[in-house]
Amino acid sequence: MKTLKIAIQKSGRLNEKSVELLKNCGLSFENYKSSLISSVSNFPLEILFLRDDDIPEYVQDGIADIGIVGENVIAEKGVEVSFLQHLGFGKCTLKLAVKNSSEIENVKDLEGKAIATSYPVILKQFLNQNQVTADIRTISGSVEISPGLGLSDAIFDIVSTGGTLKSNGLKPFIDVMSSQAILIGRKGSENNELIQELIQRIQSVLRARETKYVVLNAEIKNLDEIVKLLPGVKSPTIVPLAEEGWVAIHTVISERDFWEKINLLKSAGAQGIVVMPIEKIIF
Ligand code: PRT
Ligand code: ZN
Repeated sequence: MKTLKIAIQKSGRLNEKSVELLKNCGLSFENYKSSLISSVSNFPLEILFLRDDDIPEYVQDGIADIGIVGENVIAEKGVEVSFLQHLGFGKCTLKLAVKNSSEIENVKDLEGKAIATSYPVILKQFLNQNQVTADIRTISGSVEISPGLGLSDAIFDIVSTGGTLKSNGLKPFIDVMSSQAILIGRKGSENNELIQELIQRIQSVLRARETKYVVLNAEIKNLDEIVKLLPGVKSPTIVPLAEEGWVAIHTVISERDFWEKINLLKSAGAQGIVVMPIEKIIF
């Protein structure tokens, strides 16, 4: 079968998590910082390490079959690719922000104003949708210092914690787009068997990340109430303990309502609760 090529970021915010995800999918490869390409020894896959800005076009043009990149970069490049799987890392929001002292409060106030950004295409689309014409100043980095230097009235940039805006005396006032890392493929690549196999592996890793394996002890008299609180993959596994009248219950719990569930279980009589990470969940 033809060897697939996946493009991931060489260095930067998405590199480590992309490598970790591929390793968690059971793929074995060397991750030399100096190399541009690495072969996977136990799957017909080659990994290309690139600048994130190049990944959408490489995938669109078929130089790579698939790639991992931020949705923001795909939107900015305006490429035609298939969206195969959200990956849950690299989360951020593209926001408009102004100086704390600014009187700009809503999108209409941007009419005729100068806005600095590294994302002119996404910004232009947003302004067009709102029938606002502004002076878009494209700069490649350190966008956040631009209002302080008097180079722009506003900025349009990526925000994750908001710390950078704050330390530059800026406040966000409109969220334009949320973004996370995504697996993309050339148009039609979703029908490729190897790509489907890889997506399945990725999904099993992502599912596992969202859940915890929980073992707890309970008296049989409390069993019904406890089981009602537990969905499990199918239903919980119940095994008798050596001590008469007691059982151990094995189940999985979603990370989202984890603490709420644990507290409810304790109130229902659960004891000796042990929580473990899960590596993969395969349906
Ligand atoms: O070298 P290469 O071109 O590959 O990388 P790059 O420098 O262009 O990108 P990189 O590594 O900085 O980011 C890669 C991707 O990570 C982005 O395209 C986003 O999809 C995603 N991402 C997630 C972020 C952030 N969070 C983020 N906070 N990208 C950039 N930032 C920057 C932002 O530009 C701003 O300067 O971090 C600062 C804001 O962070 P906070 O936490 O202070 O709000
Ligand atoms: Zn980049």
